[in-house]
Amino acid sequence: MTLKIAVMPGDGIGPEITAQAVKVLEALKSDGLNIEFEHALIGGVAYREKGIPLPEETVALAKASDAVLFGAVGDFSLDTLPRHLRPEQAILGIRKALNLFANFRPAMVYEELADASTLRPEVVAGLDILIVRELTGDIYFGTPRGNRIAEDGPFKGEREAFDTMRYAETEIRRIAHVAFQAAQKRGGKLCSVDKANVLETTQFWRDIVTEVGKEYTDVELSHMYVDNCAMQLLKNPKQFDVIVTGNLFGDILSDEASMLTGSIGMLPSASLNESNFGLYEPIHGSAPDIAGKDLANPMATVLSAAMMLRYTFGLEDYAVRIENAVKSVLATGPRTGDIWRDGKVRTGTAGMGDAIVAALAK
Ligand code: GGG
Repeated sequence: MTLKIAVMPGDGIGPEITAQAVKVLEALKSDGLNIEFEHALIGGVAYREKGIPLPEETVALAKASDAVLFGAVGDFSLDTLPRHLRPEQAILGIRKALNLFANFRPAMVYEELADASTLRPEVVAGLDILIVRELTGDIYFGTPRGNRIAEDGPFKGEREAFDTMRYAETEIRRIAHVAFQAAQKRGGKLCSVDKANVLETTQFWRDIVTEVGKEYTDVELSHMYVDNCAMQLLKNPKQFDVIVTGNLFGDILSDEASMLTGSIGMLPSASLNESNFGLYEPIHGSAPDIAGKDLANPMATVLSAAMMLRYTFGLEDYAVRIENAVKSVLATGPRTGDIWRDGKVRTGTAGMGDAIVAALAK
């Protein structure tokens, strides 16, 4: 069987980093991985060429493929566009179109990078947590939303804007099941993060997660307010095994967690639907300030490709080979600037991709 991968590089550093992941997957062809790639436009580049950030043919290609390898979207020069035309709408739109509600964001500290964390090595050494972020609901998608002239209240007559935080029971139940099952396969602990002391939506979230938890008596469930969780991640991150949370809190907490690992350039992700179809992308954005300069760290995208082989195709051996190649480069190979240290050879995006390919062959 040939694995058909839709490649969506997107904006900024997206093309450079996805090219490295494709290079690594291509290298596995000689070891029997049967894989082919087709590229599609998404984000700001799609807007510039087609007038919309998520063209129909891009969604169609994703649906006709076995998985999607995604780079990043975002382009400051398009910031003045109306929201529905902004590049970021493309990633939200494709997640929705493919029903990719379950986002896995593992944050682990490689032994070789423990000194690159913003925290002391002893606080992060051996850290291995999984953030499960709900991806197709919450304030990112809730309606009504918009902006208008306030018709009443103390600011009547002024411009105002509003979004709606909303979760349906089904949306919470299904992500809770995914998170409990992930915890069963890992350390058996699940922390559900909310703001139940203030927000109705997240009190509901807490109630439903607690109900679902009754089906998983082998998993130790705890609840934590998001503000406390943000603090605990810095104070004592190793207390966590799996964290499950909503779309907005998950977006923020996973960026925070990336700093524990040394660089946001190290965090991969998988966004899955109920049939394990997945879109795989680094958690970082398009980094326009370093785009086209061969400076970006491609490891998060390469590790996302490994997640793709594991989660969508069940090809554990190939996934582990990629992960081991990344570890080997971290141990002895060159490094991009974000994780560079004295004594290491400095390389660029393509050089890092080449080093991972070379490590695969060892
Ligand atoms: N590769 C991740 C990416 O492109 N992030 C840009 C972005 O706008 N993300 C929104 C989100 O993850 O919800």
